[in-house]
Amino acid sequence: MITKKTLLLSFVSVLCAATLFFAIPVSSSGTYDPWLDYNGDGIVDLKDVYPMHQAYGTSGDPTRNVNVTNWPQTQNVSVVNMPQSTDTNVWYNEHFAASSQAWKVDYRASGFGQLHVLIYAMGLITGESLLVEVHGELFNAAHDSEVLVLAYAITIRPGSQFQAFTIPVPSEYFAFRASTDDVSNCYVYLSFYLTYA
Ligand SMILES: [Ca+2]
Repeated sequence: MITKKTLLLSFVSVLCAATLFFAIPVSSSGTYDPWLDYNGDGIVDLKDVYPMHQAYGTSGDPTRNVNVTNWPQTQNVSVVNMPQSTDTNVWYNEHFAASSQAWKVDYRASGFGQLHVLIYAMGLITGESLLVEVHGELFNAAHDSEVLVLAYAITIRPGSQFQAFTIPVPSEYFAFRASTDDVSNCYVYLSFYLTYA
């Protein structure tokens, strides 16, 4: 005997079957996600599902290789719109008398990752030294006021008057400070170069 319940179940079954066979969407209103485009052809479709089907249940290291395409093309270090980083002179044969200090600020490192510095403190004799510091520039929220934050310091002494070091870029803008104590004087050469990594 065909009851109302049987008729209803049959209708639902047909509806489900119809949904399976005819209602699979061939286009999507979603947003293209390159991480879902397994074969990288610019379309997310069944070809991207098949490799997952084959690899289903496997496990391993989830680290992914990526291609970075938005490296900065320009930088501003003293000179506007240079095509690439150049050696930038901070001091060249600059005389530091005893008990003196000098600042050079607002070098821009936006987009770069590593800061390479060369220093020569000429004329130091026994007992004398030169202190060189790199400071990051820490801005307030409005970006109209800042404080300097010491990021790196090195003391140059006789016998090791040539120094080279590399540090991570401390901030978008950075500064150098060099100083002598009350018994030291010398001539300072300092330049830097920036690289992406
Ligand atoms: Ca694809």
